[in-house]
Amino acid sequence: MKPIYILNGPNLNRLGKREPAIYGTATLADVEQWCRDEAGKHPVEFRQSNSEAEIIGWIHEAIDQGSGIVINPAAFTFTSIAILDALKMFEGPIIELHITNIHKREAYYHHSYVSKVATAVIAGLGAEGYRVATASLLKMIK
Ligand code: DHK
Repeated sequence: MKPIYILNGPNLNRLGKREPAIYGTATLADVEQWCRDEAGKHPVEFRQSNSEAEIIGWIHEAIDQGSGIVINPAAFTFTSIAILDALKMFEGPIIELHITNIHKREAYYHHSYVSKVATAVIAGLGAEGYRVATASLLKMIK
């Protein structure tokens, strides 16, 4: 079974401590466990980086070895054409995920480059969105 890739962008390593009133108190380790529980026997590659180049490297890896991608690009959502270009090469389903409802926030969070290639977008469910995204992606793959 080809793994699903769950990729996380900058500052999400601080989840739980980072602006808890906005992003909640669950840590990224909690979220990883929720995704693995949701996936059951399906292999999961769960990664986080503050580096754009590293995230692009993982998308390339998923192009060769993965069956689907859940990506919370965090701030790169609104800046990175490079991540968009990398995702364009991925043939499987892509779910763009945001913990917050970015469309309800500051204007610089309103335009997503990733949405151009995403199969679906989840925003505003809190960290719970990761569970929903994982379950939905697995249904799309099956
Ligand atoms: C996470 C971030 O780090 C911000 O840059 C985005 C996103 C929102 C989130 O809601 O998960 O604005």
